[in-house]
Amino acid sequence: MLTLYHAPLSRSSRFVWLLEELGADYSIHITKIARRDGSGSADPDNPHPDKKVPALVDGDVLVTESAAIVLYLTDKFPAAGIGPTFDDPKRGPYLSWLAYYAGVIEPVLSLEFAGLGDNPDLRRTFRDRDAMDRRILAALEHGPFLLGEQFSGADILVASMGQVERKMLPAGAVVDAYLERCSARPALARAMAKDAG
Ligand SMILES: N[C@@H](CCC(=O)N[C@@H](CS)C(=O)NCC(=O)O)C(=O)O
Repeated sequence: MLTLYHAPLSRSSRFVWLLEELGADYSIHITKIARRDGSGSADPDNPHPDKKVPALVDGDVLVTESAAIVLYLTDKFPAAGIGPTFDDPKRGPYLSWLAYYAGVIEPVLSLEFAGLGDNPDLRRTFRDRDAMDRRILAALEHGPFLLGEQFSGADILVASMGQVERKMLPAGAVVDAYLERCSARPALARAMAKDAG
């Protein structure tokens, strides 16, 4: 049995969506976290080493970090068809988007939020918001999803940013339409109903 350690209105909400997309048998363990506004506090029962969410427990296995959990789950449920497997030519782009999400999108948005987006050393390492926007738009202009015709776990990571706050993704009609496509998925509606209790 899979258990998702989850705090509503956080980065773990999208994993309820992913688990619904996969048709997985899972349970949700609601956990407290320390929130940016000073509310909440770490839950000693949360197995995440930093007391964050999401954390996924699969028997004796603990998986943390959003990109790793997406890959773990889409590999575990290949029949769902939302994570290209080893022999699929889309496996390379899929892995690249998962790593780009964790290694570039999250840092670039955090640097922008912290007012550090213009720092030349950080820009050299991560590039900047414009470069990130161009990369996302280049994929979605071919769309309809990041991997082309195939919706994947990478879309759950990227689209969820824009669903939480539209300005985290590039402005314009291409991304508006992408977010509408992703938001229309029945699995997301099921996830939101579960999340609302
Ligand atoms: N890199 C992690 C980030 C997880 C994260 O920062 N989660 C936030 C909620 S959105 C959290 O649990 N914060 C609690 C804390 O910082 O103690 C991932 O992608 O899974």
